[in-house]
Amino acid sequence: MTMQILGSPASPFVRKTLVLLHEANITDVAFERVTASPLGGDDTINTANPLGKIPALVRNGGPTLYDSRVITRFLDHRAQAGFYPEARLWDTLTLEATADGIMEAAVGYIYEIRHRPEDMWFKPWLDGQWTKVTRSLDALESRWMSHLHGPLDMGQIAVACALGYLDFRHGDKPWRDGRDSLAAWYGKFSDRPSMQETDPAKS
Ligand SMILES: N[C@@H](CCC(=O)N[C@@H](CS)C(=O)NCC(=O)O)C(=O)O
Repeated sequence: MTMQILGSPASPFVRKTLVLLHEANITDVAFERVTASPLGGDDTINTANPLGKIPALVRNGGPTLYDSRVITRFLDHRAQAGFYPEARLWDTLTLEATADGIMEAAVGYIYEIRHRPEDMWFKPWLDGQWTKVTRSLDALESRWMSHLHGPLDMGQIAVACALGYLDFRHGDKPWRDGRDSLAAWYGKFSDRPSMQETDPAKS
């Protein structure tokens, strides 16, 4: 193997990179489990990425890459997979940024309730994060459905990973309610082998 992705299957950011490997038929990148945490991750990830965040892509022939968007862009370019199509580049990047923002808010929410004692939870902050999620889901439902139904690209993969994370960690919140088109799109997308094989609930 020439390269390794450091991560955890539970991370939606990591999942983006793993789904891309499947969809682009990239077979020379290994996966190594590491633990990342805002309270301090393990030495492997902290050495690879000074921010201590997953995923990181360790390369023999060059510096380690990090931030999922850098990694997916690099792997797509290397494999010439075409998941950042020139004709729809800015839309694709904006859609991926929207999905990543949903992940950031949804992951941050979980960090707050996992890492802080309950009597210190800051409810307005939690509500603010969840509002970012629901507003973005509404934008997907109202503005992005035709893009989501187009040829496969990284924006779609990122949205699917964000929605998968909501089911995985926020299953008590009915994100599908009032968003029939998005829910139907995700139902179909999540049947793809790349999504099935990276399902965090099965890892
Ligand atoms: N912008 C980063 C976000 C990555 C991220 O926040 N990953 C989480 C896991 S889901 C993490 O490593 N958290 C540890 C920390 O915040 O220190 C990316 O796209 O890769």
